[in-house]
Amino acid sequence: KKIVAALAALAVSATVLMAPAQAQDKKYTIALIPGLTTDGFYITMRKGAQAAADALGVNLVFQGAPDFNPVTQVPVLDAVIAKKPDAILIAPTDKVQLVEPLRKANDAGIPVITVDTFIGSGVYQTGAGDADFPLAYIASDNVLGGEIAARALATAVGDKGKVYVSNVKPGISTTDQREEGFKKEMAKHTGITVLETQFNDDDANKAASQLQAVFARNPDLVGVFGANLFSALGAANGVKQAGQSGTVKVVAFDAPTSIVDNINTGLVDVAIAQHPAEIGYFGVVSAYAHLTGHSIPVTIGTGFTIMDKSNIADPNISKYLYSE
Ligand code: T6T
Repeated sequence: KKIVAALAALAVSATVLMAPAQAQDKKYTIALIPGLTTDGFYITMRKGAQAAADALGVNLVFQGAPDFNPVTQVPVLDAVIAKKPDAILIAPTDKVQLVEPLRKANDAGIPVITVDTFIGSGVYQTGAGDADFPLAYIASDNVLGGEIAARALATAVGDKGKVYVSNVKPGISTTDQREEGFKKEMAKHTGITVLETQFNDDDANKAASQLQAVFARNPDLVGVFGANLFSALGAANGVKQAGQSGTVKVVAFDAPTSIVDNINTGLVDVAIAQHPAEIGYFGVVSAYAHLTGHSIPVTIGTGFTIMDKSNIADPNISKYLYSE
C-alpha cells in the first residue's frame, strides 16, 4: 500500500513538474516585417532577431516589401496577419497610413510591437489617441540622433555656411525626428543657414542629383546631412560627382560597409551607426516575454556609435557596421 501511495505521489509531482516544461514546448512564431528587405539596416536587425529566436526556440518569419512604401508594405502585413503568427514586429513605413492596417492585427488578437519606426505619436498603451495599441516601441532615439548629426556637421564646417538635409519623405517617424533634432540643434548655431530639405524617396540616385542641383544653386554650400542610409550614400556620391569631396562636408546616418571607404577617403566626415541588431534582439525577447506572461517595457531605447577617421579601424567600433 505504501509503495502504491508513494508511486501515486510521484506521479502527481511528475505531472506538476511537467506542466511548465510542456508550456515552454510551445513553439511560437514571431513575424518581423522590415521597412524594406534590401537595406543593410533591416538585414542587420534580422540577424539580431534571429539570434534571440534561436536562443528562445522561436520560429522567426522575415517578410517585407522591396521598397520603403506603405503601398507595398500593407499587402505584406495583410498576408502575415492571415497566417496568424503569435506576434508581429514591424517597422511601419508611415506614421498614419499603417495605423488601420495594424489595428486589424491587434483586433485579431495578434500582439503588435513596432521596431525602428512608430505609428501615431509613438507613445503607446496610454489610452490616448487611436494608435496607442502596440505593446512596445524599440528603437534609436532619433531626435537625439539628429542633434548629434547637427553638432558633428557644425564642427566639420567650422560653424558657418549653408547646409541642408537630404531626407526620405515626410511621414516616416525616424527620419522626421532626425530632421527635427537636426534643425533644433542648428538653431543654436547662428552662423549656419539650413536650406530647404530635399526629399529623395529612399532613392540614392535621386539624392545624388539633388545634391548637385542644390550645389549648382548654392556654390557656397558647405555641408549636407544624409538622414538615412540611402540619403547619405546618395548625398556623398553627389558631392563626389560635383568634385567637392572634402570641401562639402557630409554627415551620414547609418553605417553600411561602404561607409568605411568614404570615411577613409575623407568624403564622409562622420557616420552615426544605429544598433539594429540590438533592436531586433530585444524585439523578439519582448514579444516572447509577453507571450509567456511577463510584463514588458513600453519603450526600449537603443544606442548609437559615432564613426569617423579616428576610430573606424577599431574593431569595437567597426563591429557596428551593418551586414549585407
Ligand atoms: O535609417 C534606417 C531606419 O532607421 C529608417 O527608419 C529607414 O531607413 C533606414 O532603414 C536606412 O535605410
